[in-house]
Amino acid sequence: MIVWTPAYIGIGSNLSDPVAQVDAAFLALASVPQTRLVLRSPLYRTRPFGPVPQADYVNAVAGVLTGLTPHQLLSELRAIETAQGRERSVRWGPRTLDLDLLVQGQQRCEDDVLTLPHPGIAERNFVLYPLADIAKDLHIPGVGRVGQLAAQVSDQGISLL
Ligand code: A4P
Ligand code: MG
Repeated sequence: MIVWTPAYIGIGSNLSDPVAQVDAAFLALASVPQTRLVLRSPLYRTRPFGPVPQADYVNAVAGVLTGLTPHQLLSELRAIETAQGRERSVRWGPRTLDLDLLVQGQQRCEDDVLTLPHPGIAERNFVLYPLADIAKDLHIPGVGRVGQLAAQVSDQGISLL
């Protein structure tokens, strides 16, 4: 018997036709084993966050139900990033596709490969806005309720596509 757990995945791209990259990521997420894609947020154009000067991003969030463990789901996400030409050179640098496991059920984890919930959710409008579109009542363990967090974050540098 599969125990289905809701998980939310942050999608970001700022290289090689970002809108097409995000669309392709949704398609790929629909094919992850033991996983159903159930919610797709709208797409947002967002100003790059962090120390590296780079092009604007397109960001979105996917909601899935999964029978995978968070570590299994993370390795599926890494495989999708690689299939879409992701190269890891500069931390926080430009990328064809970044898939972050934002939250999975009420699970918490901090080891060498996975931090759950994903750190920094509370400060990032490009995560909170699309997440609030599909899950405003979601409680992020140790962080708070999505709708409330989204209302507290700046609305600068983000617009609906
Ligand atoms: N990792 C640990 N926990 C997780 C998790 N919950 N989900 C580890 C995904 N990965 C997780 O990731 C670095 C390491 O994080 C991996 O080894 C993984 O095991 P990465 O994707 O290789 O590198 P990265 O994405 O460059 O680093 P990082 O720290 O994940 O950066 P962020 O936080 O993803 O930020 N501006 C806008 N507007 N929109 C964006 O989407 N994204 C970034 C990247 C910077 N600026 C942005 C955006
Ligand atoms: Mg990442």
